[in-house]
Amino acid sequence: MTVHPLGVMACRVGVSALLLTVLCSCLPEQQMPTATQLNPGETAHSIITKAARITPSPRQMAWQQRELIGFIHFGINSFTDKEWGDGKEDPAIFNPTELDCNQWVQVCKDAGMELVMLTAKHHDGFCLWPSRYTEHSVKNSPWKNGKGDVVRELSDACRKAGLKFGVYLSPWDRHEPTYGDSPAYNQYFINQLKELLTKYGPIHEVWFDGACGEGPNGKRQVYDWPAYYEVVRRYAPDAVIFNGPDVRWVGNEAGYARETEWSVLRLEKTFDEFMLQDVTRPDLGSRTALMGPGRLVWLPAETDVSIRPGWFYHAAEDDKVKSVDQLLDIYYSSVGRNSVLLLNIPPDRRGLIHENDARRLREFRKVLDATFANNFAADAEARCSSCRRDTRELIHAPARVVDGDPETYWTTEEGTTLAILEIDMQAQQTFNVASLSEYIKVGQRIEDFSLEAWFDGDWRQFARGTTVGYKRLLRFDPITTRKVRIKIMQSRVCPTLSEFGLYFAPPVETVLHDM
Ligand code: FUL
Repeated sequence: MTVHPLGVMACRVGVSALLLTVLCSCLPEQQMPTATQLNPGETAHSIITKAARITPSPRQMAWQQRELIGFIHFGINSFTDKEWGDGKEDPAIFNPTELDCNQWVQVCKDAGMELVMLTAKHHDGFCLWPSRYTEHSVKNSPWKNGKGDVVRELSDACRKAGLKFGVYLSPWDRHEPTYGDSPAYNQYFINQLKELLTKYGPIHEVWFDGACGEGPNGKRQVYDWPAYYEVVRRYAPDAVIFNGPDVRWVGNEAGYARETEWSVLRLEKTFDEFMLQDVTRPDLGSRTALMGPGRLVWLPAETDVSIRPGWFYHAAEDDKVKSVDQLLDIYYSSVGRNSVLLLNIPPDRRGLIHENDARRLREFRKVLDATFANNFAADAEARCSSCRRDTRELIHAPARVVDGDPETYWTTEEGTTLAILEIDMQAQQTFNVASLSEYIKVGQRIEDFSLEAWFDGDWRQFARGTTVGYKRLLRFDPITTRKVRIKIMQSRVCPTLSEFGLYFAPPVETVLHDM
């Protein structure tokens, strides 16, 4: 590496490597791959350059832009006070007294959620829709005299409110007698999947839960994942598949993505083997993790967590709804770490989202809105000392990061992987949150960055991070300054930034004072 006089560093690379970098950045977006095979003996530089070229598919991009989505765990467990049913429950116990999916959707919408996902069938096998392939469903419950259909009501309510709809269909099924007879159960599962995707579409996410508690002496079912994926692609082409080729589990159920969260991974195995064996590893995408055989794929993380200790409703947890501070911490550590937050709010036995959960979500939204209402960096003067005044400068000028348009972006000239971008707000401002976004439609590239503020004639670092990806949020003690600079200290190829923001998060108590 060489350090340029203006504090801008540039990679010293060989001619072929430079050519690769140039090729990488010049490829039009629609030609950039969502996956690529690695060749035996490929150099580290070639692998890293390839990784920086992997991009999301349109359905993955749309999923990422949703940021916050709602999870609804509802079913037989809501009436037994359990988390996992054994499949022997009598459908007669399913009897919500005031079920109102419009209320669920309203609560989700008010919280800023863009999609609602329902446990159409949990591990107990009880179906919330009148499936023609089993008797273990709402059709044999007293609710609406067996004529009710929760999947229908929720998908209709979502459509009416302009929200997308997703289904969770548990592969592990403790009721279905064919479970364990692999071909027969695979057919059963595919039939149910088709039923859901064709009767209740359009569906935008399909959630395949990886859990199975059968144990060593339990039933052994070999799932036909390729066939399941094919059915989703065929009948719900816009749906992302969770625990499959589109979206991976973040690796915990606490609500926290990794500090360093890559959307580009190297896979040696099939998607399902990866999900089963490796998805919880602390490092999935570093330079070290990318070295080796296999293929590079765009496989971003979804962070699932419940607003209560349990996934299903339990009256005993009415006073254990997560606090606004906890929810904020989760938000900053999931949405703010290049992930999508899938937040569970379980309806109660009435078939309503409990008042405590609904209120907490309204409070959470209010604080987020108060925080992100005013971007002090908006329309600030932005300059990059390493940028040349060529066409790239005009199209990808520094001002693009403060123009409020996520479809425009700043980048450096070809071959420059390190840069400093200076933001002058023209007046002193006080802020305690920063937001950075890469233009991931051309790949995820930034590996190390810091933020510095201008104090008494000097730059002082106040925050530092590794990956940025779709969105990186950083919180710190309030800072008052007029100028901030973003220092990109390592990037796989020339870095991009589509947006940058500086905000002031007011104390939670102040925001909620008059609620
Ligand atoms: C887990 C399941 O076992 C839980 O019951 C819940 O559905 C959670 C989202 O996924 O694997």
